[in-house]
Amino acid sequence: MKQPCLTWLPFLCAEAPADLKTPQQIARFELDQASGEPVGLCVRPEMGDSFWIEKKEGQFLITGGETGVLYGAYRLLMALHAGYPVRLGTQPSAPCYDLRMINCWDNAEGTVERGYSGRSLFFENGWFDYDASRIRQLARMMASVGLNVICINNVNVHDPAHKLIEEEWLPELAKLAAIFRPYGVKLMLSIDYAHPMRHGIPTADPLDERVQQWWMQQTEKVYHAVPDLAGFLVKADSEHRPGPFTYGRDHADGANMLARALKPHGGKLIWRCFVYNCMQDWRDTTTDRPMAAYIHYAHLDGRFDDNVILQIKNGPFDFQVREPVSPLFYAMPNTNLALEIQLAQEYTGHQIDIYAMPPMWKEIFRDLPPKQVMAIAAVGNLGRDDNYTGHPFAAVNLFSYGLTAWDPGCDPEECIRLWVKLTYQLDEQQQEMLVALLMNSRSTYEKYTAPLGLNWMVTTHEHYGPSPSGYEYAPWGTYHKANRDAVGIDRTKNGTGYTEQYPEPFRSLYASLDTCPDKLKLFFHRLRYDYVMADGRTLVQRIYDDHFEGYEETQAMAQTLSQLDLPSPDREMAQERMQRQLKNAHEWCDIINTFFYRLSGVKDANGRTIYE
Ligand code: GCV
Repeated sequence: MKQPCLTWLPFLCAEAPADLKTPQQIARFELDQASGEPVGLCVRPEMGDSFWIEKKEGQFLITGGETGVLYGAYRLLMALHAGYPVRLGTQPSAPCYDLRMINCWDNAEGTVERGYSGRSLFFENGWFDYDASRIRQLARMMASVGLNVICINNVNVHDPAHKLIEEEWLPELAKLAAIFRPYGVKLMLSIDYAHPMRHGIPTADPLDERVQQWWMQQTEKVYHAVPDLAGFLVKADSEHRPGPFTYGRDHADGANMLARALKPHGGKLIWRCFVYNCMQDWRDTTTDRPMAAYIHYAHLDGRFDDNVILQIKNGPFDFQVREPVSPLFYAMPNTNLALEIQLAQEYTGHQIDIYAMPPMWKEIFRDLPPKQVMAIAAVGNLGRDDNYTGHPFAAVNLFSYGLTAWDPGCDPEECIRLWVKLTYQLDEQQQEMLVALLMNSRSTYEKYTAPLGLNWMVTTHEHYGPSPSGYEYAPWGTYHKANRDAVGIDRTKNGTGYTEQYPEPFRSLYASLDTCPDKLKLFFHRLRYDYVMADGRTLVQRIYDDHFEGYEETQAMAQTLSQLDLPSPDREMAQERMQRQLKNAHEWCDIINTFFYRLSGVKDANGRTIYE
């Protein structure tokens, strides 16, 4: 069997023996293997995930809950390896969110929806198929950064993944759960809302007793096999998935029915709010997709059971390069909410283009209402590739996600620097070159693809490369409406009214052209090409400049990359992907600039090549 890749954990040695069963035992093992000095452990169960580290008589002592000591052990080992001072004291380090989840979009037949790192880590040919050693390494990676839940199957539950909660599949599910358990990681399952209809029940109406009964009994069986299952994840009434709307019921009815089946077992019901009309007529100007989640959910505030958590994507559209924070986060003070972000680079470069996310998350957390969010989920970027994440640098997003889920106030640059230090042995100058490259990668990608909040010029379905009109007449509610004079949609109260969904100060901030940040102007406003931006340039000139700059910055990035002494195979992989990124950036630059030049007839003020 091949040795699993150690990603950012090369300082850890042998894999823990499979007979270790608890986080405390794993912590002991990892410390004995890797710390180079004796470290004491003191378990106080009431401390849960939290821990502190002290030095007593010259020896480190980690005090924490059962999982806390494991998180403390990894933090200590990482600090020692990176040469950072260890934070000492009895002030506990505690996670901001109890649930720190990865949502894998893996299908039972072995593909991964929006997966760019190879096939599924868990399934093949409609059945479980995994390398236990690689799963153990994944659990170790997750625990090392404090992640504690993994949903192993796609929210679009395609046949036969619904069987994950059926008797035939449960013994195998239990075996998989047992691999994750010693690392403090719990499984979660995406379920098919209409599942009872596969078992002779003629309806999935949440108020029908037969439906309620079926879920009660089936959930009981699932918990018998996996007593610590974190819960169920549901995508309902979205993109053709079944849901309560079919029966004239609302989403509180649907979610509560499932939550009541989970309640006796301590399980959570995570209900996604990604609900919108995906069959919109592009001629319909009264429907504005970013408004959908708020319209569907805000009025249900306070109606959900206490073990329901509504999971909301960070922005109101769909993981675009830049979106404002979804207004739904401000509208449900009496409901448990989870933030959903996406590590899979669906719209952000397919793990071909370099795109480090921590700077983007910093902006999200800046605007998110404090205390409103009690859990966090990230769509995974994992797959069967040797390094788990396709591009070797994409692991920085998984790593930083864990640190951010623990402490959303953490510094993005520090997360990136720590990942670089732990992953590669570069001299300080090269290390800082790589940190800077990663820190700037999102801004560069934004410039050559979608500056100024101008989304949806990407190829349809695939979502890699430019197609400026691809989504323009499609049913997905994703329009930019560029004509010869202007581009964008007026989302103020004079237009669709979307800005009205925000509380102050955001409502006024976004509604006024004077205060709306340039980077979001085309998200909220329809602007003429001769509109003068805050920096004095016209809109169309800004579009040209950003695209040219984005391509130039990518060329500079390729230069930097070629100078880095990365180990094989990361060096070759990163170089090969950079060639594809260069091509992509070039295409975006030329196609989008040509598109706007042909529409507007305005020449580039700097005389650069734009095509007739
Ligand atoms: C899992 C977008 C993606 C879909 C994804 C969906 C979702 O529409 O393109 O692949 O489906 O989001 O988040 O449910």
